[in-house]
Amino acid sequence: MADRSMTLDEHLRSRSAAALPGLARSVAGVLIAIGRSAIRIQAELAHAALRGRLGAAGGQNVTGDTVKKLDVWGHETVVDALRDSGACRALVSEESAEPVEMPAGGAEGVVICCDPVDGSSNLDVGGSVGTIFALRPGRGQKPAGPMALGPGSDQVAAGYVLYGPSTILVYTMGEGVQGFTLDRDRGEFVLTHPEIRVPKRGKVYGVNEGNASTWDPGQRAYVEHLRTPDKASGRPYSLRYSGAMVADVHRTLLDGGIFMYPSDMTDPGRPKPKLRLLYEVAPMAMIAEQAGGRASTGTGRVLDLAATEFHQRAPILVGSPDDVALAEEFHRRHAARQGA
Ligand code: FBP
Repeated sequence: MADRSMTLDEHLRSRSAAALPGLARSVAGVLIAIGRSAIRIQAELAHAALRGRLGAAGGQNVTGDTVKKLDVWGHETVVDALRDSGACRALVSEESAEPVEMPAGGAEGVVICCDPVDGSSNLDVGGSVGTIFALRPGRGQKPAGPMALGPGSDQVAAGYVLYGPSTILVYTMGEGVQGFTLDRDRGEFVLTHPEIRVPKRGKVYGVNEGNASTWDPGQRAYVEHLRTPDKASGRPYSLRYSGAMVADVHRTLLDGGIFMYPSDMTDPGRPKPKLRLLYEVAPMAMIAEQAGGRASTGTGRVLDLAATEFHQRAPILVGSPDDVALAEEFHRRHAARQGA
């Protein structure tokens, strides 16, 4: 078990030294750069209202979201940090329609998928927000952006930063999950949550119930099940929903339970998920599995889903293994009844 006062940089350097020289060193270099950009982002969030940086930037991004000034600022801050790292070959970002190529990223450079500011609807109301990221091998390709496509199991590292009362960075390189808290006085992330393990089952669920009328019957029946009192099985579960996936998944990893963003099934033939596969859904799935949890689309493992487009969307049910398994059971049972 790593020493609790270890900083993120020390932790990454200790890990990368032992593993493959090239790729692992690039992964460590990029994760250190993301840590640096997170320190700048948290400072900016704290002063945004004082600097006129709240509100909309004008226009929408490639997935139709209203872009906030901090979305743009956050994106540019991540781009600068990744360029400086010299270990990034391309960035797929929520705020850029096409991948940002970085030719200086070296032969062993990696491709990063990133949501620089997750939970944008919380920005102007002082709610928690986050940054989500995942790394894939760049395989020396030019352009490197297309290396972001393919199954989530190709990810070599993933993580998020939660900007809340404290700033917490959580990451995995495929050998368990570590959490670091920012010591603002030192300007360093320090190991505070070594070897995060999600409880087998929880008592809390997170979902936007306002969308219930668009859910398929299996999803509706599962949520109804969680709300039905039954002492023996610890129901009803409590509902917690922050509006920021990072905050909801972080709570779920530490306390157990399940976070869900199912598809809009108003037209059963054309499911409409909301969250983006490459920089929201797949990174969280890798973290959850590395913490002993599960991440499902409702009908299959998220990490088996192969991305074919940079901004494609996917449904997600993520959290404690027993809770996600039961949610899948409800989806399967109702799909069978509908003869799907
Ligand atoms: P952004 O990355 O654009 O903020 O969108 C993602 C997100 O805000 C998630 O963090 C959150 O879980 C979800 O969308 C909230 O969506 P809704 O407002 O539909 O519940």
